[in-house]
Amino acid sequence: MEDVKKRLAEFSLEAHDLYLNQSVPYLEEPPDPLQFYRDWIGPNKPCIIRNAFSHWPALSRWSPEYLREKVGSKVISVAVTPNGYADAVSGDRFVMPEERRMSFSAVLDIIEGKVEVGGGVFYVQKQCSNLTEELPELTDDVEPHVSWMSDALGKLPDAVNFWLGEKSAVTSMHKDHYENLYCVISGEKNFILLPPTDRPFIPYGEYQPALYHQRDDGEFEVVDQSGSEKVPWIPLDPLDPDLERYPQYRRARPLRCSVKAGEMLYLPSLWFHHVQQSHGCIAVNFWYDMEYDIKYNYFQLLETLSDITDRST
Ligand SMILES: O=C(O)CCC(=O)C(=O)O
Repeated sequence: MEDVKKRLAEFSLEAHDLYLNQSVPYLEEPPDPLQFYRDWIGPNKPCIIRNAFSHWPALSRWSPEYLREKVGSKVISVAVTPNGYADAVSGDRFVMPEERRMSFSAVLDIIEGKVEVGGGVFYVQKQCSNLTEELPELTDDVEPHVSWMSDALGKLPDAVNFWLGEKSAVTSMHKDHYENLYCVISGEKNFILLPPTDRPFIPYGEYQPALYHQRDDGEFEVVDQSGSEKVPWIPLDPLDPDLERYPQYRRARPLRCSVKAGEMLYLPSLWFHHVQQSHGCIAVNFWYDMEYDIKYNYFQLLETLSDITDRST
């Protein structure tokens, strides 16, 4: 088992030596589809693209006043948590947010500090193509897909998501099976990224799923989702990693990047990411399903080997 562990650590080092960058590079203009496929999607490397959506009306239009007028009365789903962590490990539970239905204006009132809410952190973050499903009135201000990415991949996005949240709303470390184009419209998002090849250093556990619920007295309780299967999730917080408990994380080499208004992050499939934001940051992202090809296949093998070696310690 020790030999397998050693080999997995070397595997990650090799990836860093062979092809990974030490920071996230910038492209100054939207790429040609073939070039983008060759340089970034194929090699599975992130980059930040500038001037890729400067023509979107959203960049100049999406002020609180405009949004109130256009979609203020629309009722949308908002994630509410006591601490900003939706979908994250807390103790021995995987806790999901309370999904509250409220008007867009009510969310803006909270974000702009116009109303006092008794505790709770609010984040519009429903990842079900909520831009097209819940806020179709805003779709003319963006584009339904990113043409060079759709050409590069030969498909349209599975989801176009809208994100708006408070500063303390955090997305815990996880990975997705999507090629992700993440566009910041206003404010700033801060990403911590880890390549899939660092998987051997990232701890996983299996947790009982539960939901936050805010009681009438304002206190939050955690309600178990009885009968649901355990959820595999990462217990480690990259902002304050518990290295006593997860010493293997010392070997991980996170990349940090800040994506500013007008910039688009290409976040490749299977990269681990943790996300923070400036207060009231607005973003739109496009999720293109990844190819379930040999890259996915190899990653599944890496997951299995990492789990086996983890369990043996
Ligand atoms: O913006 C965020 O808070 C999370 C984004 C994310 O996890 C994603 O796009 O996959």
